[in-house]
Amino acid sequence: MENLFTSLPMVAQLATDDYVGFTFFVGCMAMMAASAFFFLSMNSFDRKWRTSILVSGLITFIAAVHYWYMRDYWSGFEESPTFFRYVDWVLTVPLMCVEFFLILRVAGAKTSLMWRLIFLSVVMLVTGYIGEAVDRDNAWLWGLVSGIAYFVIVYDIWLGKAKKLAVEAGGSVLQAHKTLCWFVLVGWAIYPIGYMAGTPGWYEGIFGGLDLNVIYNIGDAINKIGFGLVIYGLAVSQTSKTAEA
Ligand SMILES: *C/C=C(C)/C=C/C=C(C)/C=C/C1=C(C)CCCC1(C)C
Repeated sequence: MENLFTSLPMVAQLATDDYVGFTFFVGCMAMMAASAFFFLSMNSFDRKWRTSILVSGLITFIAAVHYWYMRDYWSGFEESPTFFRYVDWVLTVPLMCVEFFLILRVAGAKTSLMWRLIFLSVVMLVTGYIGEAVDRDNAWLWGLVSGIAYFVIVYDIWLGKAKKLAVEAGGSVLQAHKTLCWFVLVGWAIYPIGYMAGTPGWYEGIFGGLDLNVIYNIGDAINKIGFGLVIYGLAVSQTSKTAEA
């Protein structure tokens, strides 16, 4: 009888020069490690910061599970795991919007602020998915609509209601809010670059054939883990302040 395992290999075989596959594996491991870190540190903080740390851990954990699948998908088909990618984003990016709300609650942030950001992020991602997977011929147009939703998010947190609340909160909350704003402005701008590198359009070729997955994977590691660490730093500073008092 033929050995089932020779016809159906259980472990992926990656070429030594498969740098895209490499970033999927490292990304997966980094997300797992970050999740363990956030979950295990959770109980050392004041009650009111625990939810924020929990959400940081959920963001990296959801990503870890999707990276597990994307890593496999890539090693099996050498194709972009676009579907898993966007399922991951549509769960984790709204959770990042929740993080803004959670830290601004001390200044009286309302859930309407959170829902507005969540709505904008879903518009940004759904239009991006359509451009990347459904209507690639018009990728630039979908990317433009997605980009507009992205800019409204940037406006809201940098100059809109969220900014006002952060100023009212002051101190380390304002500082953390500012750092998260930079993540959204600079860190999230990595994604449209990946999109332009991987979809047809007038911009084709300007990124020299760099694989969109490498760009997205680097973006995810910076944004998901970095975002969580900013929240972690805020919780640390606020908890030691209460302990001193
Ligand atoms: C953890 C995942 C994160 C933070 C993903 C963020 C994704 C974006 C900011 C994507 C933005 C896009 C545009 C602004 C235009 C082109 C299409 C997208 C969806 C790549």
